[in-house]
Formats: sequence, structure tokens, C-alpha cells
Amino acid sequence: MNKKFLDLGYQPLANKYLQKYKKLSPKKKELYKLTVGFNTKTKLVSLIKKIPDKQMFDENYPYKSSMSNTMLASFKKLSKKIKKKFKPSKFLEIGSNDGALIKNFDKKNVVCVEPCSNLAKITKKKGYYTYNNYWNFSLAKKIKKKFRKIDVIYSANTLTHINDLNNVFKSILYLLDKNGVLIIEDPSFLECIKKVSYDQFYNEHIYVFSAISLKKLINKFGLELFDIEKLETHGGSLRYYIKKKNNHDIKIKKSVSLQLSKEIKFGLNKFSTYKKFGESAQRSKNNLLKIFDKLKKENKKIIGYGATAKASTVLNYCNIDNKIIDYFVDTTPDKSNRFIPGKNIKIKKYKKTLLDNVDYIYLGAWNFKNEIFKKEKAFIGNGGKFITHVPSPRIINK
Ligand code: JHZ
Repeated sequence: MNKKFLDLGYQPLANKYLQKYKKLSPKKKELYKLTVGFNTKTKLVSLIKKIPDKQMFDENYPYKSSMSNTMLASFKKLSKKIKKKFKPSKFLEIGSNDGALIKNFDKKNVVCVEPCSNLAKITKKKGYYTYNNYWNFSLAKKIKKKFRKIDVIYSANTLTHINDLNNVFKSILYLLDKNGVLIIEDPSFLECIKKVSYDQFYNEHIYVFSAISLKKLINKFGLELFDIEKLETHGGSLRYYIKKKNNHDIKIKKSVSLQLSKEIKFGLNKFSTYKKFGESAQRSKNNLLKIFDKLKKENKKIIGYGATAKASTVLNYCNIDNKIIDYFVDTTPDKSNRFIPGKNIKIKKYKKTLLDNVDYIYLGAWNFKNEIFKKEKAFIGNGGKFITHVPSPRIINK
């Protein structure tokens, strides 16, 4: 049974950045109620109202993985590891985005799957074999027919974005070689709860996995975890290494039981833990608003940095508009001169001078704090400060 524990109010679709601001309405289905539930049987956390995949991932998807050096470095490191450890002759990435990971692989070894045609075009143009398709069973059949053997399947921040998880794993099971390895990485619910990062929830994050829930889910498909790595990316993620149960050549590492027991100890198998998280989100909202309120009474100039999908959740949940945040800066070309979803706050193409005469910056991309602080040494040196809500609302400069 899916029991509700978090209510983030009416929200627009994240990653839909309008060129002209207009007030959105729930009646016209431009806003929808964003609530999150915990399934007491499967232990899976999911959105209660799910938006169809086709409405979210289309030919205008603006997010590009290559916009952050942190992600590029993480992908480079992982590629080296995959090549050394698993030596794949055919490597498939589900949700290859703009090719931030696969650019580290030889073209002849790679198959890309990407439903957003604007992104698929990028990897195709670079010569990578790309299917501009949603991940599903009929695509898996098509790929198997053409390539026969896929020995490593990788997917970062994508499988949790697909409504039908049964179809996702059924298709993976079908395509993956008997000795093959599946590697997936996604935000960790344990980190999300520890950091009160309720902004990990927006329409695209249909599910947020814990190791507990993922183990249960893949078990149904004859798959099992054999290693888990903890990553700092995207606010704290887990990289899960998965194999077929009947492959006894790969040994199961201690990291799996360690993560599972950590999660059980924290209470991730009990609804009461989730309920408390919902209450913490409400407190986080009130405390963030208090900070903004105080600073605006002092006539401080505040802007936002990183027009993330996460920021869209925060600004709509807390009802923050351009009376509080003058504008956002972001490096993504397809976000510039557009508006934060549901809000009248403009996004400007990042340039250093946009930080002149600014007193405070709200960190929309708090997950890239280190990268951003390094870049904005001059702003900090001149007395500029940042506002974040993670792990609790506060003002920081280091
Ligand atoms: P970032 C998206 O979420 C959507 P978002 C998606 N659902 C998902 O799961 C994750 O990505 C992976 C900008 N930026 O990665 C670039 C700067 O301007 O936190 C991006 O717009 N300057 C697929 O949107 C944004 O911040 C910088 O120096 O929450 C970061 O978005 C840096 C480092 C970033 O993902």
C-alpha cells in the first residue's frame, strides 16, 4: 500500500522553461499536486500522481549532463573502471543525454538509448550508434536482434524516471548477456532524508530508490546486487552493480550488506521514518522563508545560481517569486532567457558580471556547491554569501 508522507503542493513540470511568463493553473493541468508515498510492501518511494513519460521527455529537453565539470570527471573515472574491470565488447547506456559518459568509450563498443531527440541528435552526430527511443521491451528486442550480446548496461538518473519499472527490468534482463553486468546510479533516499532534500522530488523523479527497495525490485527478475558505491554526485547517490543470480563467477561484496544494514538501522523500512521526513520538509520551508524575509527587509539583493529541476520544486513549494529572487544564472543554453517553471523569475545566461552588486546567491544547484564556490571565489572574496536549504536553511560562504 502506497502511504503518503510528503505533500509539495501544486507544482509545474520541471524542465519546462517558458519563454514568456504566465500564471499556470491546475484546472488547465499546467500544475498538478505533487505528493510522495511509501509502499509498505515493496518499500519503494514514488510519486502518487505520475506524469506520462512522453509529456516529460521530448524534443526540447533542456538538461545537459555536460554542463558540470563534476559530472564529467565522475563519468571519466567510471569509464576507466568499466573498461578495466568488465572489458565490454558492447556497452549500452540507457539515457545517454548529450554523451557526457560515452564520449570516453570507443564508438564501435557503444550503443546509446535516448528518448529526447534534441539530445539523441548530439550523440548520433558524433558517430555513436543511438536509438532515439524510450526504454522498453520492444526496443530491447530490436537491439538484441542487431547486436546479439550486450555485456554491460549502464544508466544514471534515468530508470527512476520511467513509469513502468517492471517493463524496465524485464527488458534489461532480456538483453543483458548471461555474464553481463548492469550498473545504475541514482540519488540515494538515505542521503535525501539525511539532507532533508525534499527537492529531489519533481515530476521526473517518479521513484527514489533505497538499496532496500531496489534489492526487492530486482529480485523479482532474477537479478541481484553485488556491489554498491557511495557517490557525492547529485546530492549523494548510490552506484549499484547488478548481475544475474545464476552467474556465480561474480562474488557479492560486503558493501551490499553494509548499505542494507545502514538503511535498516536508519529506519528506511518503516513508514514512521518517512512521515518524519515530511515534517522536516515543512520545517525546512518555514526556516528558508524566514531567511529570505529577513534579508529582503534589509533590502538585500538576492539572485539564484543553477536553475535546476530541484529549484523548481523549492520555489513552487515555498512560493518564492521575483520579489525575493531577482533572477537566476545558469550556463545551459536552452534555459537562458526563460522562466523558472511556475514562477516569474527569469533565467539569465551565466556571466560573471551578473554577480556584481549581488549580496546573496540562492544555490539552486547545491549539489555542485564545491564546483560553484571554486568558480565564484571573487564573489565570496568581496563579501558575497550563499543561501542554501540543504541540509538545513542557512547562509554560508564556505
Ligand atoms: P543539476 C536534472 O536535475 C534533471 P537538476 C534530471 N531529472 C536528473 O535526474 C538530474 O538532472 C541528473 C547549472 N550549472 O545537475 C547547469 C551552472 O549554471 O543539479 C544545470 O542547469 N553553473 C535528469 O536540474 C544546473 O546548474 C555551474 O557551475 O536538478 C545543474 O542541474 C554548474 C556546476 C551548474 O540537475
